[in-house]
Amino acid sequence: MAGSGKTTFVQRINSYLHSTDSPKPPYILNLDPAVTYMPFEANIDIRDTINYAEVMKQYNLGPNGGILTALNLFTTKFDQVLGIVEKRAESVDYVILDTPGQIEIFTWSASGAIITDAVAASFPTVIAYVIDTARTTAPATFMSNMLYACSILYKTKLPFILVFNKTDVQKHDFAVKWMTDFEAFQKALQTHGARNENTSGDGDPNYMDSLMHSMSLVLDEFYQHLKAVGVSSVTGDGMKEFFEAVEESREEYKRDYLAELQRLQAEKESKLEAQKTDSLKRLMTDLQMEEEDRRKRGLPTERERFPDSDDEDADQEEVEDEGDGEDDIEQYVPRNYIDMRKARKITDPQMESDGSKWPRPG
Ligand SMILES: Nc1nc2c(ncn2[C@@H]2O[C@H](COP(=O)(O)OP(=O)(O)OP(=O)(O)O)[C@@H](O)[C@H]2O)c(=O)[nH]1
Ligand SMILES: [Mg+2]
Repeated sequence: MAGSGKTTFVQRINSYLHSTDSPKPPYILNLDPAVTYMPFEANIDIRDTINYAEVMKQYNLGPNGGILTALNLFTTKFDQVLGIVEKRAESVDYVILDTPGQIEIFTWSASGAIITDAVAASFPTVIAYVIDTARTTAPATFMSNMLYACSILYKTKLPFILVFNKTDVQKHDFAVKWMTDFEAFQKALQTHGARNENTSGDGDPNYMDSLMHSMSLVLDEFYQHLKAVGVSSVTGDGMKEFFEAVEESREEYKRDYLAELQRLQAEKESKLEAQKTDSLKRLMTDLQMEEEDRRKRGLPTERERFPDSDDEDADQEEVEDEGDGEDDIEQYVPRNYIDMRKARKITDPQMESDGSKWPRPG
């Protein structure tokens, strides 16, 4: 969630891990190309590779498109990034990824999925969904936030922690109550809905109420798969509870997720392999049909035309043979390149006057 305090939270994790009895400095990756200030130094920073402002300029994009394209470009080299992280994995306990804020940029983009899948296939991975607690006290906002979280959980299929940040400003007890007590949330919805009816003119409040009621029923199931912790990235409150949740998630990953991820990975690879075999088969069929067609038309087949195709000089001989004046259409073989040696010699002095060495039509 944009502005919820992800980057500040990463810094809090960083300082917490540095300050434990036996310090365990984490390995930090910054994936936000547009961030201007970071309170820590990332070990790998997307900004070292991609100039986000330049991407916007060159591709003629706005800020969000620029971030998305920068991330896509970075993802093309993510195997190398992962290689570096894997080398460091022996000596670090935690690898932290800070992402851009807009959900569509990371969670719903191809590059976000590639990065998440690649990391999750290599290390025990947990998603920390950071929420601005103070900005989520209205039931409708709370529910939109939970629907976002829900979509990320079902997309990534990874252990998930809801991190209610900024508890120094607003305690997160109300959120825990709404998540565990369905009636309490319904009551809050009604109270808030009734207030909206009097104050705002957007939409039919009855329709909104009934939509929210139905969605909250869906979310009730989702809450059972989650851990929720309240933290303050500014004061450091709740970090111990957060790391307890991380440890639980690490076990959960090994127990429930790893086998499933490996199964999905194998399934993906076998699908890809089948696709490759199918394409190759179709290509071979096409080639055979072409040969067949030439034979029927009494034209020489590929093999007959290029009997010495293994010979490295074959191309050269062909170039030399060409231009012997024979009119046979079969002699003409289209080329992928312009043969500069055959360019007409400049005889017209006018053509040379503008510095051009090329003959012009007319
Ligand atoms: N009071 C309070 N403010 C916080 C806390 N965490 C972050 N902030 C403030 O919230 C603002 C946004 O914090 P960032 O860490 O930049 O948020 P972000 O989620 O990384 O933002 P984007 O990357 O732009 O999506 C900053 O002004 C922070 O100082 C917190 O726990 N308490
Ligand atoms: Mg940030």
